[in-house]
Amino acid sequence: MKKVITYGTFDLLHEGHVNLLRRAKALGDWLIVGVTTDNFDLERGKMNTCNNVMERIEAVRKTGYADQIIIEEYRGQKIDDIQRYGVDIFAIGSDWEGYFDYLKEFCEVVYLPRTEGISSTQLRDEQPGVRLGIIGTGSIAERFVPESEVVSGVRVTAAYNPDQARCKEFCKRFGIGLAARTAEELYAACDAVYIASPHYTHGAYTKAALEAGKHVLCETPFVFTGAEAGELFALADSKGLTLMLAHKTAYCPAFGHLVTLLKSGAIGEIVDVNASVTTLTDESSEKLDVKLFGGSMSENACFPLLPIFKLLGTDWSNINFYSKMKNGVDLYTKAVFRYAAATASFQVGLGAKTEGNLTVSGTKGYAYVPAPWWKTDYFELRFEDQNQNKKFFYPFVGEGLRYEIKDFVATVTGSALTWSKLSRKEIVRMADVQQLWLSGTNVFTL
Ligand code: C2G
Repeated sequence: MKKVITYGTFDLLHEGHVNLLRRAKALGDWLIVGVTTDNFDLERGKMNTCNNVMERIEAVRKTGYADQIIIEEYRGQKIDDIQRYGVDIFAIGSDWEGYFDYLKEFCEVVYLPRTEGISSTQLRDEQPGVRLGIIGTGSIAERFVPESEVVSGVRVTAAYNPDQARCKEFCKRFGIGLAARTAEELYAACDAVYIASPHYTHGAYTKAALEAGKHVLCETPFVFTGAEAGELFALADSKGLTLMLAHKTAYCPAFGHLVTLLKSGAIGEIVDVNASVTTLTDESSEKLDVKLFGGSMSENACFPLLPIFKLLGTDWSNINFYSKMKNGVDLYTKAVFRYAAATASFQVGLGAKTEGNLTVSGTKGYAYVPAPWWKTDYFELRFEDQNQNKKFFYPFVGEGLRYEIKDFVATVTGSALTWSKLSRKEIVRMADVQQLWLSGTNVFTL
């Protein structure tokens, strides 16, 4: 029996895929089709698939050409599969001409003609997408636009900045159609808004955008009181709109896996979490301007609060803050949390520097995520017996904003299986911590 194998994502299965499968099947007696997992596609930079792996497998099955379907989850698997299944022919579309010649050592390699004029990319582009307006055109917005371009189902249609000259320059640079003169003009030209304006304006813009019927993705920090955060979520609910926080670490795949591993007992019971984020910043920067809600807490605290809340919950019994102040802002703050059965601490600084790592201590071992842990792509679980140590590696593609954008679009369109990587309660409690600090509760100045 002649065995043939082929691989693909098979997103939005189309005529080109069907032709390929038919031709591959005709090469032998038994066709094995390898369908890529969602994770493997993420790893090889395919961020924009619309169907999940189960949907894609089902679509391949329905063509009737596959005698056997397997999943492809790692680079190099093709060599293993060819040997494991005793494959005679590896077949793939001619867009890969030459690329898989290294498999000739293991079986015959056939490049089949690709069907011209149709592709998953083209079909994805034809799907009605979310029109996104950006408020604020600073450095985070500059990183956001290119990241949004690799996510399917979304396009930036407008931007707004009260400084019109900067707004126009930004739109020109990124090919954005409308440099809105007012926020209202922006709302009229989009379905959803990404708020990347200065911190102190987040609350008001979120409220106005929701009232205008727009979904909202707001940059961190969200707002500075838990009550305001709660009101904004209630407003979003009453309008049936999505309100999400653009917390890039929360949506980063490796961080998500770290949390699920630790919560399933990989290092025993968690007794302590420590994380720090410091970014030495020029004293004249807006980030250190008291009038603009600047300072280390407002700029950075939502990052270390994430692992603390994810691993220990949001019901702390006490927080003490130790802050080094200058010109009314904190150049550096250390916070120490007491929980019923654990402790946590974080250090944030714009005017002081320390190692930006994350350590989680447990009764059986500890997790170590080296700096910059907020862009997690690697971590280690370490134990008394070093032979038990494990290292975990993950891709962190580009600036890492694409993960939150992908989840936001999926939530807005209801098009994919997704769940909130950051709960409302966690977001509200992040605002509560900001409020405690701002009100001076247990704040010891240095
Ligand atoms: N294909 C085709 N004609 C098209 C589009 C795709 O013949 N118009 C073929 C591709 O050449 C490939 C298969 O259909 O052989 C699946 O294509 P994709 O879903 O785009 O998957 P791809 O990224 O090519 O998978 O391990 C994964 C493979 O290495 C490549």
